[in-house]
Amino acid sequence: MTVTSVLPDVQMFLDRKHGLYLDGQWVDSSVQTRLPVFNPATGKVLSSVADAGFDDVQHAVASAKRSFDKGVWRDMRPSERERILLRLADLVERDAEILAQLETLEQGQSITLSRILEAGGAQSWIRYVAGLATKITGQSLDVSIAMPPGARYTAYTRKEPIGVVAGIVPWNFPLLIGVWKVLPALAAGCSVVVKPSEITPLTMLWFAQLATEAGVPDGVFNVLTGMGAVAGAALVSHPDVAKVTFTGSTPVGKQIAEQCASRLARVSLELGGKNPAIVLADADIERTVNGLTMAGFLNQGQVCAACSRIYVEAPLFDRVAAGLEIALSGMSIGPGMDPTAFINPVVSRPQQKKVQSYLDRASEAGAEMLRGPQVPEGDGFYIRPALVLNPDDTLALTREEVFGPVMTLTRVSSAEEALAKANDTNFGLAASLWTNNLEAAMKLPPRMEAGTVWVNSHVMIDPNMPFGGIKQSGIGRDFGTAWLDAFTETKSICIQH
Ligand code: TXE
Repeated sequence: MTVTSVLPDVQMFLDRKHGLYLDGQWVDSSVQTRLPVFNPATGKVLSSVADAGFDDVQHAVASAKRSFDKGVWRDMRPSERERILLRLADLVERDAEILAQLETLEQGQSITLSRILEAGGAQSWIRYVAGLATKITGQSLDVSIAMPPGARYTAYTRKEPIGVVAGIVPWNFPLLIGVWKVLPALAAGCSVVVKPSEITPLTMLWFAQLATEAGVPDGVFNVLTGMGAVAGAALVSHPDVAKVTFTGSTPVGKQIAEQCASRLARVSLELGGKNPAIVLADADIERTVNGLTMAGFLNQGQVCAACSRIYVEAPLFDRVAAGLEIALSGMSIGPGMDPTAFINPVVSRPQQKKVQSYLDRASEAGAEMLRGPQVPEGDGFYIRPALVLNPDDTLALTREEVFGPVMTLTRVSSAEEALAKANDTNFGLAASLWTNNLEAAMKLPPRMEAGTVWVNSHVMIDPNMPFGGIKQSGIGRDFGTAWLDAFTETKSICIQH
């Protein structure tokens, strides 16, 4: 095992007494209690962060509102906002190894994934988003039924920043999803308050310093660490928060939607999934098995778009099952800081218990299971990866989001049966189809109930490709040029000649 050594800067940061990042400064929380941050690989406390209370939320929103009202950011020339965001991407590149290590230490994920997808992905997404700052456009409008007769008007629309944006971030990709939640709001000219998950708050605190170093004015980017039910709830119900953008569980997403509805605050929700893969009999076996192994087990399945249900046409079923069994038995399991370990711990003790309980209940119901190698001894939050064969459709494991290294594999007699089973869910985030048949590749994706459908791949995301869910997987889309619509309001201006 070649475990990556912790950088001195990372160790110093872990040892620091972190405050809240409000108005461009570190401030103490009004609450004395501290929130422990655990290392999932050891189960031991890694660091601690401030526990924001109600008063701190008022302070954070007031500082964002003040900066918005003063226009220090929204009235800045768009090309200057773009330049500052590009500088921020360069600073993330400079500190990439620090951010990757912090991410692996607090989240558990592989250091390779942290380097490529979190630190690397954050740079790519920030650079894409920076460009949006200079692409904000309205429309020139012909006024067709103008009164009184003969009157002449010039009308046009402007896209104006929505105001103070609250970004609520989950723990599965804390830095990358944090970037998705609030960077487009910054590009649009909004001021933001970010609340990272209480389980993985550290990278966003490092990132906050970089935002100031890049030139984001004080008060425009604020970070509150704290509990969802306290700081998160106070933030989303604050009257001065114009927009909430949330990634997390479906039950919390529904609560947030209700809170926002009472004052008609805007809301975007990216929620859970139960994402199916349909494998047709003509699929390329090697490509399918490799693709589905990554789709199901990357970051221990803690990926909102992860594949959790596979439906295979009967002629190919045994070969897919055998291929996944070989993949499972060859998986190396260990801490994220060991780049050779493919499976790492899940994020927390509660998450470990939750995943284990789904597996236990499925076993008790007689489900047939293939398991990966034993996990390391000790107090780390490990789960043995699992493939559940032909489970009953009514099992909790088949219907609910497990968010762990677990996939189900079901034999079906036809593409139509696969489609019916794949769509039989309240979720609709993502899905994939595996086939070499061009006609099937054209005909089936429009009938698959999901916000994204991949053909011959799964979990391929790109900043230019809209991402989000239908049904109970959410409201709205992240990514793409339309991302700006989520953080702007359209104003019509009509001038009589
Ligand atoms: O999520 P929560 P949890 C799913 C996954 C996982 C389950 C539970 O199935 O097992 O959710 O994870 C904040 N008002 N996903 O409990 O609670 C919270 O502090 C405002 C899928 O961690 O939804 C954190 O910052 N905010 C998902 C964020 O919401 C509140 C990724 C997410 O926490 C709040 C993560 C409240 N009342 C989990 N309550 C995905 N779609 O990728 C909590 N929060």
